[in-house]
Amino acid sequence: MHLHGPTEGALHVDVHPLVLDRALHTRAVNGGERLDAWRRASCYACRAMRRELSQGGFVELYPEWLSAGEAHGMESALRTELAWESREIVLFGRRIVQPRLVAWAGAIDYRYSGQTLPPRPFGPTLRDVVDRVAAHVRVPFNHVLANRYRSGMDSMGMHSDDEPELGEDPVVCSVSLGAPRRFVLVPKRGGDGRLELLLTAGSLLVMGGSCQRHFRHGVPKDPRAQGERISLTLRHVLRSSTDD
Ligand SMILES: O=C(O)CCC(=O)C(=O)O
Repeated sequence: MHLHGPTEGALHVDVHPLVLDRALHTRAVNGGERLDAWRRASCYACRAMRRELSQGGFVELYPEWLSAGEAHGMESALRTELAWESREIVLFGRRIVQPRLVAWAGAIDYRYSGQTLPPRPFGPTLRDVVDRVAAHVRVPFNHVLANRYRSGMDSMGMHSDDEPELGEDPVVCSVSLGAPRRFVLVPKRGGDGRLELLLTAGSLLVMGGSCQRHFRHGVPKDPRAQGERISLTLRHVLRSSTDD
């Protein structure tokens, strides 16, 4: 990472200790790199951070991607707009109830952990969030899995989003609403490289590159977590799991 001092004429913004390269930002703001200009400028505006992972993966976190008011409004709307369900999955050959509520919307069915989520229309709130994340990350997301963690005792086990229907090295995003929760990434091959992030209300997490190939991620139980959290996980499903 090259960190430079402020450049004359560049937009002045706070720089997070883990923030993207300042020189790239300066060129973007000055119009030098049209492709990423808007995205990189917005990284600075909302105190984004980026971490390169081993073997070509990366995560980006935009802690203030939504304002507190927007995040609160979206959370309230989704509580009533979505059909929340307690669903079973198959884990190591056993059927278990997932330790959280789920809901979804998607143009194509999405299959994971021995269950298939059939296509379901997007309501206005999910449509809005998908359009905004898609414009920001430049990926045509067509599926959202909503996870509702009713308390710190609800969780998401360690896994990777590496279903063949997502293609090789998919970009997967997660928008967080409600109570902050710890999000853990660990390398599949073990050893160093564990990363822990706090996902607060209004944040956007982007996992990209080979992240799903080489890392697992999850939201562990946390008895200290205060209140409910909703996360929206956006994916681009390339084809139906029933296509051959
Ligand atoms: O709740 C989160 O932020 C994680 C969600 C997740 O890992 C998933 O939906 O696959």
